[in-house]
Amino acid sequence: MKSYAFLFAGLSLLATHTSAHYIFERLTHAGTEYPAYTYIRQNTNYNSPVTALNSTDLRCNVGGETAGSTTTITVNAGDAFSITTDTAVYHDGPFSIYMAKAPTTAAEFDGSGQVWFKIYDLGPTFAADGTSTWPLYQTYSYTIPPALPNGDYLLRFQQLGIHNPWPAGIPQFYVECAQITVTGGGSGTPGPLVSIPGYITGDEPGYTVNIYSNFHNYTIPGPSVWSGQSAAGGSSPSSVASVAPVSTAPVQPVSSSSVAVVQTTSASVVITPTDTAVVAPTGVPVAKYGQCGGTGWTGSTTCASGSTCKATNQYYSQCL
Ligand SMILES: *[C@@H]1O[C@H](CO)[C@@H](O)[C@H](O)[C@H]1NC(C)=O
Ligand SMILES: *[C@@H]1O[C@H](CO)[C@@H](O)[C@H](O)[C@H]1NC(C)=O
Ligand SMILES: [Cu+2]
Repeated sequence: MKSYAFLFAGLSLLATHTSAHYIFERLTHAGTEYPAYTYIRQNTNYNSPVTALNSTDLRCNVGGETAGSTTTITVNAGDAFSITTDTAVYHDGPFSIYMAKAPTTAAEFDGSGQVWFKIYDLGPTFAADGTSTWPLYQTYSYTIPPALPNGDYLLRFQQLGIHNPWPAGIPQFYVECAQITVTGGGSGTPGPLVSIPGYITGDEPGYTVNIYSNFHNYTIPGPSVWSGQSAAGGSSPSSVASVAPVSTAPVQPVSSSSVAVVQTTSASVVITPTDTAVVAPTGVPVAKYGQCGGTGWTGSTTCASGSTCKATNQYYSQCL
């Protein structure tokens, strides 16, 4: 009897939100927010997630293995970009951005091979009282790595919904891929490189964790974030740390309590108060969740009241 009740509860939970998931559908670059599926491969499964860890659909979603009519946008290394969903992300879980270099053109590339690397991770924050907060937004922003070599790439957005804990539930991958041509690039060596599928096996604590029970730290599944992104000619960690972030707000200090604050790779970014690139707050206040700083950022560094500018890493500060 008990298991029937559990099953029934699970089914009605599913039924309540099958129609309102989310799609990473709108790219913003150089001040222009493009219409849905412009430079982004169109999936054919509406807004449903992919859940099979062995499926090639994990690369660019169902229907996204080929370009279809999708064209490719040219961007400069170091350019800021944003990705916006149709409906704000609402299932608890981490957000990541991956890239893969196309052997020929982005439009011709299916994403096969050990070619994918991760450029960005955004996980939960943990408060001193033990509560966690997930980065559930409608818009996520980042920067094309300055050290990225020129060429065509797939730019892959992924949010992993882990709200129905495994094994009773199964984590959900919300993914879409943009097609980009990078110019003005550097001579870095992106990595570590992984294959999709295969990059997540299902054994990772960040995949199997129950976020409702004893949840005090979190490691985002998949490869580590490429550490040489900002280096002009390589992947030396010291040159990463020497890049001056544009930020008007100090990074939140790590709590002195015993609760672990997991910041993934951004924890290694040193943001110094003597930073010469700090600019005075300028311009129209940025709305909550908008970008307010980061390497190369020339927009407003003032946040709308109720939010403050916090550095996520050297490339990106956000009003939170
Ligand atoms: C993926 O795994 C499932 C479950 O183990 C299996 O039924 C399916 O055939 C596999 N698909 C591929 C493409 O390997
Ligand atoms: C939390 O940290 C512990 C100790 O390092 C580790 O064993 C566990 O897998 C982590 N949990 C998650 C969800 O990442
Ligand atoms: Cu759902």
